[in-house]
Amino acid sequence: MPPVSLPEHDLATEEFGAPLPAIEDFEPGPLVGILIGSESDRERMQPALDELNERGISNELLVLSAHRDPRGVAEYASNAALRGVRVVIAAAGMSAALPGAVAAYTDLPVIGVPLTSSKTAGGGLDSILSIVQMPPGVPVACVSLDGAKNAAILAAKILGQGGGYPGSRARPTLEL
Ligand code: RP5
Repeated sequence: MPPVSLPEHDLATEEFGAPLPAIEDFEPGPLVGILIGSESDRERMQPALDELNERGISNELLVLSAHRDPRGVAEYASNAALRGVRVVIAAAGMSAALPGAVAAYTDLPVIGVPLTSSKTAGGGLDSILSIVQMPPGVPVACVSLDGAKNAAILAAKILGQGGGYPGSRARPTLEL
């Protein structure tokens, strides 16, 4: 049997439309990225922006839904660390898959904010459980219901550690 030859692949343009951006095309990002699942979440997350701005921590807010725009979420989360983002705050209501979806695509710490919404079930328990019940291996921190301010404070505390990751060369050796 003749050897099977695979077709030439051009990963930059193949399938799914738009070419992948070259690394130099990435917009440098802020330290904290805030994602919300819907425009209707914006008001509830305003305290997070206020808190970060008061602390002088650069941030951005994007509306990206895990269910309505999963490809956009994947793209944002995959590129966030490369852009210089150090912590992602992801807030959503109802079936709040957004924090988990972000965590699936990045090693950055992800803080989930369960939100109430006009369509919530159980007074927000739907989004709390959606964020808290992550499977082993894909952790997401979860603040209180509508806990936008606490998410920003937690992000500031994470940034304040500044020590690099376990195993990274920047981490000092602890001698006991
Ligand atoms: C979630 O569904 C959003 O995060 C929002 O809290 C909720 C309702 O969204 P809209 O129908 O108001 O856009 O995904």
